[in-house]
Amino acid sequence: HPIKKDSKIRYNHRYACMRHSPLLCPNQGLVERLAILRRHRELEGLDMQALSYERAISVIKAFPHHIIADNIHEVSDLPHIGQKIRSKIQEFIQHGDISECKNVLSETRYRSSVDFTAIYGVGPVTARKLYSSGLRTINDLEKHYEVSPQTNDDIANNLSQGYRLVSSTTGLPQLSIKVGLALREELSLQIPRSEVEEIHDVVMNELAHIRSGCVSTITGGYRRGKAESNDIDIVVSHKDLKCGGDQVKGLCAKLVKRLYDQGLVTHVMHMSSFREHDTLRTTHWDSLEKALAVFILPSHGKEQKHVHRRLDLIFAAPEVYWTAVVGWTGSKMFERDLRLWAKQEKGMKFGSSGISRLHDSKLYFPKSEREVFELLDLEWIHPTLRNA
Ligand code: TTP
Ligand code: MN
Ligand code: MN
Ligand code: MN
Repeated sequence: HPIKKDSKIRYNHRYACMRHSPLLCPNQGLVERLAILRRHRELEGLDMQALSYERAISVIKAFPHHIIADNIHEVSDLPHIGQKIRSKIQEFIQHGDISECKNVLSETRYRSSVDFTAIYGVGPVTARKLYSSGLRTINDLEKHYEVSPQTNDDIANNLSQGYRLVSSTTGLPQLSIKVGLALREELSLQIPRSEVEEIHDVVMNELAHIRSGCVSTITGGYRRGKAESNDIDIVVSHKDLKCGGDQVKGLCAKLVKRLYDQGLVTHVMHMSSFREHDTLRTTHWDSLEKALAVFILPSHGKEQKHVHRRLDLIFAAPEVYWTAVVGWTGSKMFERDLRLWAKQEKGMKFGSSGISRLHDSKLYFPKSEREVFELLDLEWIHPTLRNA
């Protein structure tokens, strides 16, 4: 993707949404080491430090040259690279590694937290609680929650016996730490693009039985070109632009119920009709319904055995479909800077569920993804270059 002559896109731009960020960069080794330190700060609850690292890593991802002693001064001049991170980069160039990484990787507390947060539903805060109550390993957790080590064949069996905690709000089996533990190995497996597409087809086929005329886009890492994803993110809307969202309202719960009845959805982590939990919501936007669920394709005998996968379903009214697609394509850093850019540079508010002007709350309804970028006075960036 060559950059046009008159383009304002620059690898040293302050905002990630004005940089091209490929999936792999020339400094991948450095990025991976810095990511350990970022992760360490995050797990320790040092959110500001974690964000500093995340910003620095993101800037390095867009830097188009291999960083060596001869060009380190260029790197020091990049935005979001402070003194601390500069010295880590220097160390990496001189010694091929960062000494603090070695220390961090040998910390029990870090290793336990990494293992614990790999369980779906366990974040840094829960991981720290588990750690301070004396638990150290997955084995400790399995004993604590009375989950026996799982073989693949056990899981289906166990899920129908006592691993189904029915949620009071959705009436569907709720994902708990216990279920997260039982499904830990399956959910940690990466999903190839072909299976993402197969699951999307199955889901949209089921949706067509409930409502015709729906449209959808697979978003998330898949859309950014990742060969393998951690989950499947699908944004759904309806082709009838004049329906004002009526064709979409309530669809999320109906679809999830249907998928559950078919045995395709086994658990629901979170389901929001509207309002609750949508932190990106602008004034009176309540048009995003979503379900964070566990999905499994039907197995066809021994030769084609499928495993449980994480599935995120997001429903948007037609007028905010493209806003939602942009908001759920990511990366997280790209999204963060989209919002910051909109607010600080353009007097606009951007969120997955709506774009509005700050001073008078005027709402905008872009009719394509390109229009979303135009509205925010941004140059179009291909999804595969949004890996900030
Ligand atoms: P994720 O599915 O968490 O991440 P990803 O698709 O980039 O990578 P992978 O699944 O392979 O690990 O999030 C997808 C995008 O959705 C993310 O870039 C931003 C958006 N998002 C929200 O807007 N709100 C949320 O609560 C979450 C979790 C994600
Ligand atoms: Mn994803
Ligand atoms: Mn997701
Ligand atoms: Mn199949």
